[in-house]
Amino acid sequence: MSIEQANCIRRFMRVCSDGWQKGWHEANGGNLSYRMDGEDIAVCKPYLSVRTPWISVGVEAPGVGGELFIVTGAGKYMRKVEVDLSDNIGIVEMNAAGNAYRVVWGFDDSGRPTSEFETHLLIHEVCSKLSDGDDRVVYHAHTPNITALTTAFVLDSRVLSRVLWKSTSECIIAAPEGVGLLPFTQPASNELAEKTAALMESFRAVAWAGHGVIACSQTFDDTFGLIDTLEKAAYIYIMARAMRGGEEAANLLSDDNLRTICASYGLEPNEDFLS
Ligand code: 2HA
Ligand code: ZN
Repeated sequence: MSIEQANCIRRFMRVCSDGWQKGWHEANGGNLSYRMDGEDIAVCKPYLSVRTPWISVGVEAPGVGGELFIVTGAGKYMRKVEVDLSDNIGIVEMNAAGNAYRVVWGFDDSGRPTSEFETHLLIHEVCSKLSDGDDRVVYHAHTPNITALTTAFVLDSRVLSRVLWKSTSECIIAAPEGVGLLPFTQPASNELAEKTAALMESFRAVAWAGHGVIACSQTFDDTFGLIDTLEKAAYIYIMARAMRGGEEAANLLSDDNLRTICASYGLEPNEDFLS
């Protein structure tokens, strides 16, 4: 076998190509990381060797110290991941303090992890703690409809969550806690990492105004599915308003409808976001 056949690598590649097909990854837009479990590491071990010295990152994430991550490369294209795997992604090992990494596979030609690696690390730390270690995937996508919403309207987390929930029944099922909204913050900055990680204490997905969305969940399917559902809700909202010449849609789901949906699935919606 080759490392390409490991389940963790196959599933990682699939998200990259599915996201590209969705139109979420122009040029080098978007990034993906996965915290490997013991079985993944055992399967990939024959291909792993230390390839760089320890390289500092701009944050400290001791909660993920010693962990191994599969991660997309800085400046690399999601579109190219399936074409040239080891050039576009890599596996890195974190030091115990969670403030430096070394490459143990991939990143041919001196590549390095995504420019949003600090953000991914802090989100992994928060979500892994909140989920007792179950959350493993962090995915950032340049979703056009969510971005258009954050660009067209002045939104906060409550307003954005309500707009998305009320556009399609599936949205509150995917995100009963709602969706966080972070006003525009410099990409690839520590400020973006810290503010996003703080919102991830309350939400599994955070929209970055004028930029895109980032989410964390247990599996590749859960995480991709969450972003896909939110993006579809944003599209439906925009379509419905456009059909009304820009007026609010006439038949958005009501708060009662949203409570009924949650009751059907045994979900507890974020009551602060209902009225
Ligand atoms: O990877 O998407 O946010 C490039 C970006 C930065
Ligand atoms: Zn981005």
